[in-house]
Amino acid sequence: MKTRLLASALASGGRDRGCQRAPQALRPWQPRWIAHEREAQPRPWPEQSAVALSAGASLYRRAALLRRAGVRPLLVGGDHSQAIGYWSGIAAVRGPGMGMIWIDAHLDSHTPASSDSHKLHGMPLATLLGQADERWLSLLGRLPTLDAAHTCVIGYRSYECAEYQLLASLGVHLISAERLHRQSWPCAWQEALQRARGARYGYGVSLDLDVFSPRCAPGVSVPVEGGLDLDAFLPSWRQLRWDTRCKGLEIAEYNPALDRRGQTRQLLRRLIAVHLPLRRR
Ligand SMILES: [Mn+2]
Repeated sequence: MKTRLLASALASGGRDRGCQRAPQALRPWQPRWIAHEREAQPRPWPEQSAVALSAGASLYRRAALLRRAGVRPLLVGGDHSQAIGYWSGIAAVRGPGMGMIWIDAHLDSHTPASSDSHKLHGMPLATLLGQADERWLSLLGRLPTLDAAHTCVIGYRSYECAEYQLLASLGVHLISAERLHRQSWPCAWQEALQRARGARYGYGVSLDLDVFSPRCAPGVSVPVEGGLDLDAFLPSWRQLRWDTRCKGLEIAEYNPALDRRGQTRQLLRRLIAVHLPLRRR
């Protein structure tokens, strides 16, 4: 399947604005399109949600356009709130009820009612499962983008009780970082893949860079100790390249302002190179 790179400069969904500069790291791959926010200044909730909504709507349109052309987009960049518009756009082509493998140190499943900070990058998974702010639901349509029975979260190790309870009550399959210490990565990955692939209209993979250890990926907005090793993960990421049931890819939360010695940038390059080899000139 043909893969196309999209970049995202979305940053207002988090506390730190550093993700705005994420698209600069993607220059060698010449992204086809960059998602921007119309306002650089963070605003208090609920106005912030309105700013994010307009960027979300343009991501939705772009993702849907590419999917209609039979292309698999790879969205790289900004804070994880970008997932809302992006995945709902991908699902719009065939209808809601996609499968999802959400690889993240966090559960990203707050709702406006449960979140103290009201930061949208803490809410994308709940939103895509239909548990969201009213305004977002109107963009996403009547039915949840994701089918909870075919959704898995892998690698989480920092979360709040309300998020866990929400996902457990919806029947989302949860594989914690703690479980990954006991079980090998390939086993956990196969388990998640099997579940996601069973969804009617295919599945997506959303990779938050904070799932990796901050020792190899310090350039993320909310680092958490522990985490995945890139070398263990890469074979699984490569496997996706030829799977036609995989309809889209996403890498989120790259924050160049917090990177150290270009480590995270280097990791990002290795991940992108799997799906978009650079042509030699
Ligand atoms: Mn995340």
